Amino acid sequence: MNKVINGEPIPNLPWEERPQGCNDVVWRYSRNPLLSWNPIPQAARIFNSAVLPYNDKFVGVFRADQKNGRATLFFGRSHDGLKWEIGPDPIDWVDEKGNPKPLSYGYDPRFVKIDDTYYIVWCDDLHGASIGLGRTNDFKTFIRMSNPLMPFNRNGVLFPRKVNGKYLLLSRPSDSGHTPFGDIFLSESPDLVYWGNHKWVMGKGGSGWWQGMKIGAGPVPIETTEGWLLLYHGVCNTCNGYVYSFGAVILDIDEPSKVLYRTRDYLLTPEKNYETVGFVPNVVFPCANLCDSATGRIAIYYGAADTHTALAFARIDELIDYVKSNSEV
Ligand code: BMA
Repeated sequence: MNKVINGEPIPNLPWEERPQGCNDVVWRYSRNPLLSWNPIPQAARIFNSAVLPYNDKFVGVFRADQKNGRATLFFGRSHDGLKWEIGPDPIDWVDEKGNPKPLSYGYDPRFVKIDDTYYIVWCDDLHGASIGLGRTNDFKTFIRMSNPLMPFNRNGVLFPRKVNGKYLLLSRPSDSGHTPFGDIFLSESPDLVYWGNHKWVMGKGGSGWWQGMKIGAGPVPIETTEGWLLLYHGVCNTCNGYVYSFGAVILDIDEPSKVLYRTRDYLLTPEKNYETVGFVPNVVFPCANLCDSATGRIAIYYGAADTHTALAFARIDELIDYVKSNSEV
């Protein structure tokens, strides 16, 4: 049964049925990855990127690591959500007055439509890693707004609507490096400028070691009859480095700092070559989940091994049932 509320129908959602013999609640696209090494002249790798439906087509904000080694953001378009035209140049950001305001770097974007405006949240440089916030109405002019949070913070996700009259932002306070810790917090704002009333949502760990070192919010939460469905990444530390998997939580609809259910087991962990081999091996990192409100089908866009863009699928009712039955809250 379809449990989505406030979503829009996406009849041309990229989709593939679960393969025969597969019992997983999230399954991979058989033609993964969508993007691989050197996908456009200006980028060595495009991954951890976010997409949205737009006028029967799709638009996206892409994390691209350029050949100078720095990450930045590119805009792209697609007819089917599978083949993308990206760039050719990075997004030209301006300030509120229209003056150029280029990024020093930018990565791990999330993309969300609130009312008639498209917002982008990413990891930005504010004399230290912090959360960046920008908006566009036409995908031509991209306005950098003020940074919602102070350094250090390297993972931010906006809710798709105000809750109790406030915009909500999930984030993970961190340090300036490859942070070996991290919990998810929630902040609120009346105007997307002033942020406060910070609340702790959830911490690393649980009994699943895959999330034993740190966690971070994934794509924009999906509003369902059971609460906000949020995919999140969980990281464990091994003798060969960090491993990134992802699971899901259901947050209370009116009080989203309250976790109702949380997966004990991961939904996806690096297994395929394009997830285990690349610039940073053993990473699956979801940044977008498109949900067709008419059918409850979900397409999950995730970065793989900091090199590839890949796609996975799920059904909202199955995912919710799984999160509830696998929950350790
Ligand atoms: C995190 C972020 C992600 C990246 C991950 C694994 O800290 O930088 O962009 O996918 O590390 O390298």
